[in-house]
Amino acid sequence: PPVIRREDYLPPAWLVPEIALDFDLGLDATKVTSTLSVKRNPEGNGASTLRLNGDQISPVSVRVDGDAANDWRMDGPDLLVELSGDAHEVTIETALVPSGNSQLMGLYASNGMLCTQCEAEGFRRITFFPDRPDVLSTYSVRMSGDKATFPILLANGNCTAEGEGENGTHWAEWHDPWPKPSYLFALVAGELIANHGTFTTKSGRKVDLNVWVRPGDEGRTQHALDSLIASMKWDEETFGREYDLDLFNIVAVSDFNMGAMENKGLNVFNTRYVLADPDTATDADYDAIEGVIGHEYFHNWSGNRVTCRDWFQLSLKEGFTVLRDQLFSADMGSEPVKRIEDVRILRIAQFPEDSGPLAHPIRPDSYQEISNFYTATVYNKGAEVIRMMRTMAGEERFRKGTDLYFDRHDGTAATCEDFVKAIEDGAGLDLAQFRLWYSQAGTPQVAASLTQEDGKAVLTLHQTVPTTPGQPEKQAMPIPLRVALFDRATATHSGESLIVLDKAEDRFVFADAPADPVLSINRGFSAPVAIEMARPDADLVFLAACDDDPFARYEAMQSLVVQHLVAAVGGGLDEGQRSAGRKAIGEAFRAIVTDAELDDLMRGELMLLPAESYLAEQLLVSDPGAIHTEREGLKAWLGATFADELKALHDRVSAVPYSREAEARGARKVKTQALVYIAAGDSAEGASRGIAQYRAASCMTDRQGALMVLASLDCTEREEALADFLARYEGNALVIDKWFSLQAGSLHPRVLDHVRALAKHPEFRMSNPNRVRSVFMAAAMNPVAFHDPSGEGYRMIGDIIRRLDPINPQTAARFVPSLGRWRRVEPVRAKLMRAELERIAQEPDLSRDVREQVSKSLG
Ligand code: DPP
Ligand code: ZN
Repeated sequence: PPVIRREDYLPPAWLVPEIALDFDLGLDATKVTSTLSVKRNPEGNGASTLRLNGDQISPVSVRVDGDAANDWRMDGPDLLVELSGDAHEVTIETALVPSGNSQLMGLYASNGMLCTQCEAEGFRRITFFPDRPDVLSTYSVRMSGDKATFPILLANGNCTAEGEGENGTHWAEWHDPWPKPSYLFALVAGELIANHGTFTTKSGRKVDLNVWVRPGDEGRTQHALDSLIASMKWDEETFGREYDLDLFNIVAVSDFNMGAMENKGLNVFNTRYVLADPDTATDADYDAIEGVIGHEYFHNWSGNRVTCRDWFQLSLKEGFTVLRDQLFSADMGSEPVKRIEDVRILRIAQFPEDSGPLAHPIRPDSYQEISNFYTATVYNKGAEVIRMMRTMAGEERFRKGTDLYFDRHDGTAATCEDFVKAIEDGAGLDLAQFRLWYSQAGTPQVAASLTQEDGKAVLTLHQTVPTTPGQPEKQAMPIPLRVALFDRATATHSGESLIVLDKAEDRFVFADAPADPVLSINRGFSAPVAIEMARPDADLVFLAACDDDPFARYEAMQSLVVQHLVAAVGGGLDEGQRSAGRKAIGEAFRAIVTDAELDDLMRGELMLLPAESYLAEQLLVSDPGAIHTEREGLKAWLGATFADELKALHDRVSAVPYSREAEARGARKVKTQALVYIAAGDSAEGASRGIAQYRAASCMTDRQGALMVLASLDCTEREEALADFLARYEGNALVIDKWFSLQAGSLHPRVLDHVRALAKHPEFRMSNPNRVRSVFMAAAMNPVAFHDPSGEGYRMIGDIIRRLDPINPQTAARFVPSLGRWRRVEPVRAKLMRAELERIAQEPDLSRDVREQVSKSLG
């Protein structure tokens, strides 16, 4: 497959200021007539050939200026039309089979309705078009179809006319006044019911809001609607961004590759980011819905009003919008807890990407299939990079930068460089060297050491940016670090400083530091780097107890555990060292479990042990079996050693009645955390408390938490709870997904047998991405299942990739990175993982998606 390179960008030869689309809708057959007003681009290369992209479609007819055209030909999937003048009208008919579209890109049928997904390159599966984000058009859409099948007809913008047709059909016309790229086009038709609300913008525009779902689901839409209203208000207050249409529609769809899609005025969502009520959605689900609703809404400015010049600029909209949704969620809930969660996700999902065969800069230089670049790097690291600019500028100056960005680039397709320049000019920062964050991949490693010289504290920092594929040599990057030096006696510091390490090595002198201070560094996770510093346990215990930066407290606890487990996994601990290490961790853990001052939401974060994938990151080559054994061993030790404290905690929080308030949510978070440790220390106690929590549950958070713990135990309570759960939620696909994923993600010794059985369960569906992920992504992320020494886990993931690829390549490719980690795994397992990749590579008709990921993983 061809490699597309960023440096090869050329402006389009032809522009399409306007497009009119006419859909004659049917689930099995839809006819599309598309009329493009095309104009030669004065900045283009002057070519007389109009290239229109297509993908698995063929033209039924082509007309130019109303006449049947002969001067067209196919070039692979693309349609080329020869044009003599500077402006023409090109009309093309295509015929689609939505019910046969299992890739879920373009126009497809889901659960009896029709919907579209066009980002990144789905529009070319609907009609022929210059399907690139720098071609902006005004869209007019007409659609007609059977009124009984499609009572609701939606598209972008506003509905301008509607009426009845012959033979039980009806039609609607929609117009979107805002020019947009084709990836933001959307259409939905089907039987839907709305939860309706309104929002009045700060300049007085009254906006109608609808959350559309299938009949029966309308009782689970209020949280989504509330989140939308909160997002609209927040974006006005925080970024000065106002909504620009009179209507905002959200539609929930059950078959969806991604989380959601920001189509102008018509967001299409995976049902899992819309539907919630206390009985069927966990607190985490509620938070995710709020975050994703915010994210898609915020795209209306960062993505739609200012869009991307080409797909290499994806982080321009995604990194910035993730930062915006993170700040929004922090303002809606607890800022420190949100920061900890975001860093945890970065470390679990992005750090491994950055150190593996698929590592790429947040602005990649090349790709074969753009769908493979909707990654944690582009999204989450992209957000961290912009967050660093905000940290260096301060909130107020950063806002001046974003205002300038929106002013300068409104209505255009911009680049990452445009963004950096606007922040530079607006916020008054020099970002010359900072641009390296856009071009260099890899997580910088910062070695830190603190010494005393002439009564002053000297912090020496040394950075290394690791080698990544295609980037053997790296330059030093500017790394902003928030630091404080604590006085051991008073547990205070005299103020935080922001230092910027912009050389390979540098020294920072702190003149009025206390004697022998304790260093708190990268507070708030001010830079997405790994800090390397061998520290006495006592310093980490001190910070875990006393740091006034909540993130730094969490970080100290994590470092304490990471340091201990990494040494243990490496076989470097004798019995004395092991028990000394556990004692230090135990001391901090007891304080966390019993500290009456701590709020429970934060307590729940502090109690979490570092993920196995993050522990593996600390080692060049790791034995996943040893990591699992050591981590579980520590968990069991903590559970047994602090059994009384944990039971007292579990009892206290179990008495807190249900509400959506922070205090009650914190209680629920801690309840399941405590249960996890209790079960690890004493499985019989875990089983009896687990089933009691399950039976008493008045909400999904408690019920799912109990079932998660029971699913890992070999006991009769497990079977009771699993059977009850399945029967209780029959017909609710999102909850049945939980039933699948809890089992596939369990630490049960026979988890591989369970996964095999789940794949044969009558409720398993290869055609539904949520269901496939609920079984196989859960298994791929589950170290017990995936890294089983037999290699059966790898085989299972290899099989699903091969079976899913012909059906839905985009979702299939998402499973490849787990196998791609083989170089960082001990040799016996590495060989099995590699063999699985080779087996996939031998398939003759692999999609471009899977082919690219597999060949990079082997290469
Ligand atoms: N652009 C979408 C989002 O991240 C992904 N399809 O919001
Ligand atoms: Zn996005």
